[in-house]
Amino acid sequence: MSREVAGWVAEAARLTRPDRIVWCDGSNAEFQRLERQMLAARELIALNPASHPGCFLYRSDPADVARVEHLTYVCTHNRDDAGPNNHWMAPAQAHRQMDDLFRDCMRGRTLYVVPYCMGPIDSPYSRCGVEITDSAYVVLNMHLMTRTGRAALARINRDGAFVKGLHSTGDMNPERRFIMHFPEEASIKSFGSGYGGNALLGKKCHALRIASWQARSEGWLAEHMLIVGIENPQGETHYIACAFPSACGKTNLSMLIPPASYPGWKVWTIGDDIAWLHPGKDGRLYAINPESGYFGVVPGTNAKTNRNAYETIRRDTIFTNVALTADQQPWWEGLTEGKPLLDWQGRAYDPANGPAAHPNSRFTVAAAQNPSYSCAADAPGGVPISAIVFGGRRRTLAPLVYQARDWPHGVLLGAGVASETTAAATGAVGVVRRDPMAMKPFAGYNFADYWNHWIRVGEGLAAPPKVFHVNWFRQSSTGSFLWPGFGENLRVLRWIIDRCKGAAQARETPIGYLPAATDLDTAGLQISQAAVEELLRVDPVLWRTEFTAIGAYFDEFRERLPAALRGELTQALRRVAAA
Ligand code: OXD
Ligand code: MN
Repeated sequence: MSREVAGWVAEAARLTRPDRIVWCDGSNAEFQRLERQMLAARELIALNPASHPGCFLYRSDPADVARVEHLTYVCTHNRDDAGPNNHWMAPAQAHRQMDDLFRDCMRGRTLYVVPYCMGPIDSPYSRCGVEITDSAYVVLNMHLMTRTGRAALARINRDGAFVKGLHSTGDMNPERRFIMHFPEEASIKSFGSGYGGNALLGKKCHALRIASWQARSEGWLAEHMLIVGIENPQGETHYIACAFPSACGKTNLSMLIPPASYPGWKVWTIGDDIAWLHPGKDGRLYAINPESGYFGVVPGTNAKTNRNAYETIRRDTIFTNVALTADQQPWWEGLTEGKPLLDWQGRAYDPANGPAAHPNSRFTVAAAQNPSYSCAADAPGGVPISAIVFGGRRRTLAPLVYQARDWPHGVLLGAGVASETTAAATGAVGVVRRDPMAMKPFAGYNFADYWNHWIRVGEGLAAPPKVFHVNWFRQSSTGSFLWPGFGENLRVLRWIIDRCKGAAQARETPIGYLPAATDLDTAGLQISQAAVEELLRVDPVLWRTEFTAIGAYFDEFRERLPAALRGELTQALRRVAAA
């Protein structure tokens, strides 16, 4: 047992005064014991064992259903290190404020100690943490989402370092809810929420905010990206990492089912939310998925949109905030069978109250249950990345797909990402906002320094991935989607892979390389020629406005903005002006 872990747990216990302390060993017996306890306390509801064996429903506090970006802080000594992209508080003040909230907060409760490892237990790229929490729901979720328990503790003892995460659900008062990060001391304090993104500290808090800070000093990247392997009928697999904002289809893309017109193609899931990317000795970038489970958005999941997820969550899954049918099956909008009896709050379902399942209702499930799970997800060295793909949810402007001219131009593509907000975070939905690299809520430091780091990582790679941007969400003037999406996205990924191999044509445009309509495989698709042309149209007037808006956004970062990025933008503006 690490003395540092023991000492820190004792210190947390002195502050929070729990009735008992439980050291979690990560075993199945522990998981089942907690499940039984929560069932007895009516904190979990068992779902129909015939249709959904091993599945449970958890209903959260109705005011605690999403990430709270307005209450999430990065606490660095120098305010500029957190940057204009983060809420900031001085570390001493933040510790004082949080410790006041934590004082005595676990009286009458159990303090669980959850040692965890982000990434394969024997990977040199993995990093460990310990989460202290008073929520059994959090412990169950950590079991599914991370490698917890004895093996993680053994690795912490070997590494001699770990991220300290202190969590309490507190009294669930949104006025007393804060998620604080201290990257300089690799620690996290989260109070007042049990929602995954705020409370499963291995995920957004550690694997993105703290890890992005560590990655900068160690020369790698911690990103909000899915990782997927695409195998062609010849048995050749290319791995692609895609950064899309929350609830924009990362899980669906990572589990894509090839359309009938793609016989012999296979898609392998490495990860659906987070990628840690390391330069390899051969000059390529290698990715691991630090997580071992999925915490996915449920609504919209069905056998057509994501058959793999649909099958994955038929057993041994925790559902949060979905509706219930009369025979205790989980139900959500987009499900093609059954009907809701009770809504996500346990009330008799009445459409006047809104959707039956909360729009941000979630499933938590072990990744290994996914039929498309890749055994390479456990490879200690990760998988080599051929392409990085940025994307957002944009009704207009951004074409279906385009390719950056080179890595620095790719950094501009990523830094310029904008997307409509979704229910994954509290606040207005459908508002276009800047979400560079899909990391707006997750970068643990100043974006200007982050972009600089991206440029430097690329400079150090002899064979950097090619960089692309996609937009599955373009709409016609009447508001219908122009691209069918889901499995058909493989057609776009195929062009991307062929570009990486130097085997596909493209035309040069002011924003980058685009396929001509004939370069994209649309055979057998119900899509008009006009729609394809619209999807691949670049309007220089609109792009000039867009680049000007990106420039105004960059201005917020003042003198820290890397000159190389400003240079890329100036060139991009010049190219659209000349078009
Ligand atoms: C998530 C998110 O839950 O991005 O993955 O909010
Ligand atoms: Mn996410």
